[in-house]
Order: sequence, then structure tokens, then C-alpha cells
Amino acid sequence: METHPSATAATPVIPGFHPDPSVCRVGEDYYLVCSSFEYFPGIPVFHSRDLVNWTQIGNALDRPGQLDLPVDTPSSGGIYAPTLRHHDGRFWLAVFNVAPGGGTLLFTTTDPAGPWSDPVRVPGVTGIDPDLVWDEDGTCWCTTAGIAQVRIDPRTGETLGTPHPVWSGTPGTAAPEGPHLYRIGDYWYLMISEGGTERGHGVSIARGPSPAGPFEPCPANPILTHRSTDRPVQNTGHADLVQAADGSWWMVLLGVRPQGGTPGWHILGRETFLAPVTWEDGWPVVGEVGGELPRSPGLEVPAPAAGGRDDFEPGGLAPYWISLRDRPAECVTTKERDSWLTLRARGGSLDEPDVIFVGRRQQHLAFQARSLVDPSEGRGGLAVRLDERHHYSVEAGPDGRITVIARIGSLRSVAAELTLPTQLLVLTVRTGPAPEPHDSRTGPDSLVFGIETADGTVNELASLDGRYLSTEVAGGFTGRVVGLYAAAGTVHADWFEYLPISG
Ligand code: 6LW
Repeated sequence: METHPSATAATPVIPGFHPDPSVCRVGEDYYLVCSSFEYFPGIPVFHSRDLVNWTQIGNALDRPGQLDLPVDTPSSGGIYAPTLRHHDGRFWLAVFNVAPGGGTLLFTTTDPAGPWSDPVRVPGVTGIDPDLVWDEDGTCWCTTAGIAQVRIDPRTGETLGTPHPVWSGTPGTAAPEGPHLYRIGDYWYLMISEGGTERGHGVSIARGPSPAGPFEPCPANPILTHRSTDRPVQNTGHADLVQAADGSWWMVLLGVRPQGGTPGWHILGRETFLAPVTWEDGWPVVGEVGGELPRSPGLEVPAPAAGGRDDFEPGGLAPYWISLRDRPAECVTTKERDSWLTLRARGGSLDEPDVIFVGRRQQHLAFQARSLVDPSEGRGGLAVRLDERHHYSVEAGPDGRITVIARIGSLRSVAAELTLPTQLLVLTVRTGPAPEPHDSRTGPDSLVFGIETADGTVNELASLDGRYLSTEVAGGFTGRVVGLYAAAGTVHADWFEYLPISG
């Protein structure tokens, strides 16, 4: 594969909340999956021919029975870091569901676009971040955060023995997790993340003669970290390795792009980046994150993620639309009104865990979104959501009252209010510059909510400080999601448009 120096070293290959990437190659095709937490469907699946341009081809967990996220599954609980592997003609996916009744789950398919199998439960594996690898004898090894390891039968979920500790990274370093085990050349390599998924994050590796070790750490550990640097991409870690069809090696990893002053706020969640890997003395050496990127003949790189307009055709929502915990057909449908999305309220406002909300990830540092809604049968609107306790929205209802609502922690406030005769309305949100102060405390951005009148004039109602919809404020593992919700009655949307402004 050709490589070319990129001027956009801070550009993720899959922007927006797409953390914990796991990748595998079959011939010329690459497949990649990410964590999905409290959202349904779960585990977005991407395809690429060059490791740079990725297309979402589905979601592995797209039906009830595969993905059970009870209403008491907390935000940033649910589906944690998956591992995707291809073995013996099948794709395998291992995940841990951090939810009541959850645990380790395995799925398999011959087509990563789906459908994927029902889950096989592995009750004997209780750690997060399960990795799967098969040795020369066909034995399957499952390695989890901690780091612990046990042999399993992936078809039945039976554990063959009890999990036992293996190499757990650099002594004194927090949170050994995200293990992946590989047979490369004469060695078995155990690559893990350590330091926690925040600014101290890093990747370390060890090697040994068997999948169970004993493991000798790489003298150059951590092989990747951006801790204590001023690089634009921070929190780099939770990585997976893949060998390209031409023999070159690559790492996919998560990173964040903090904005504003100190301590820096990341608003898009943890994103997927790519870095080149070379080998020296039998150890991997990681190049610049986002630096030298591969290029397949005929493909321009790196292509920024597209925005676009959804017209809600009756076939259903595109795979990038995500809901909270489930998506009951009686509450979310494109079949009730021709080419409209209908949302029927169930749980009240965005403060409630069972609110009916569907959205797509904010994938650009600056964006705008618009939607034409009919609020004549219920109250609802356009929201930017981090979690139940951190969201902003513009909402309309049959009484003609339009409100901009800000929820920050335990505070809920109506930031702006306006009454208009009930009518079809275009609700709008866009990012803008951070509000004052413009000093070391400058936030990442602002979120400006408004309505558009029939002649296309935008009436901006409120501009809200974006820092409160960042992971540094809200906590957790996700990022901003922008979308539509119903708080009472039934709300219809004719179309929804998401457009990048920059980055
Ligand atoms: C994941 C862990 C991590 O399970 O964050 O960054 C956790 N790494 O490995 C949630 O994504």
C-alpha cells in the first residue's frame, strides 16, 4: 500500500464518538467495530479498503435479544470495548455488556454487515474488554482487562479452567485494559492499554513463547502515549494492530481532540485514529498518529466524514441513527406518515432514561443541524445530548410555546421562550465560538439554538456554553449526539439535516 504524508495529522479516520476500535482484515477488506454504551443498535461495523476511508455497513447488535439494555442501564454503561476477529471462515465479536443481566457475550457471522448471531454467554469471564485469539491447536483464548486469561469454547461459552492473571503492564501504572493477543513471527504479543482512558492513556506490549506467556515487556514501553505533550490528539490508547495486504502494519486507536483553555474539553467523545507501525528487533514502533496514512490507488485520503440530509424514507433509519437503550417500533417509526419520522413519547423529558430520542453523533468540531418538525400532536424537538444530566434542546408543542432548555448536572433551566401560532417549524442548532471569558478558561464552543421561519430567516433564541456538554464536565465514555426527541404526545419530523462547518 502506498503511503503519503498527511497535513491533517489530527484528523481521525472515524470522527465522533467511536472509541475502542478493533480491526481485522480478510483479503483486501478491513472491518472495524467500536463501543456503543447505552445506545441501540449497538456496535457500529465499518468497512474499508485502505484503512482511511471507512463506511458504516451496519450495527452488529441490531435486534432485541442480542442487545438488552434495561432502563436502569446507566449512560456510559452498556456495551464496552469489543474485539473483532476472523477465524476459520467466520467473524467473531466479543463484548462485555455493563448492564443488569449483562456480562460477556460472543457473536458470530459470515457477513459483518449482518445479521449477526444471537449472543453466546460466557458466564465464566467477568472482566471487561474480552479479546479472542486461536492458537495453532485451534484452542480459543479469552483475555480481559486486569489482565486475566482463560481458554474458552466460543461455540458454547464454556470456560476451560478459571481466569488467571497474565502480564499486567508497567508496575505502578493504573488500569491495565483493552488487551489484544497476536501470533506474529516467533512470538505471541500481548498488547494492552494502561494509565486510564484520560490524559495518561498509553499502549504497552510484551511478548512470549505461548498465548499464556511468560511475557517479557518491551524495553521501549509505552510504545504509544501522548501524555504530557502538547499534541492536538490526546488520551491516545486502546489500540489494535492489523497487517495490511501489502505486509505493512498499522494501529487503530482512540484519541480525543481537546478544545479551549485549561483543562481542555473534548466534545466529540473518543474518536478512532490510525498510525503506522514498523518493527525493530521484534518490537513494534508506532509512527505519528494520523501522520503517514495508507492510500489505495484511486482513493483520495483522508476524506472528511460526510454530513447530509435524512428524508426518513419508509425503509427505516440509516445505520448511524442511534436511540437510547432500545427502539420500540410503536415509538420510533418511518411508516406512520409517508417519508416522515414519527416519535411517540414514552418516558417524558430528556432527563429521563427512557425518553424517546434518536440521533447521530456530532462528528465535526463545528456543525449545524436543522429539522422540520410538526409539533401539533405533542411536545418535542431538537437536542444535543451528552447524557440525562447534560443536554441542550429547542422544543415546541401544540400550544405554540417554543423553549430552549438547558440541563447541566442537577440544574434545569429554560434559557429562552417564545410563543408562535402552532405550525410546522424548522428547529436549528449550530456551534459557534466559545463565549467569554477569552483567556485560559475559554471553553470549547457554544451551541446556538433557534427556529427558522417560512422565509428562511433564522431566529436564534439562545447561545449556550459548550463546555457543559463535554466529557470533562459530564464524565463517562461517550460524546455528543444530536437528534430528535418526543417529551409528550407524538412529534413528526419531515427531514433532518446535519452539516459539517469545520473539522
Ligand atoms: C474500555 C476500556 C477503555 O472498556 O475505556 O479506553 C473503556 N479504554 O478499555 C470504555 O470504553
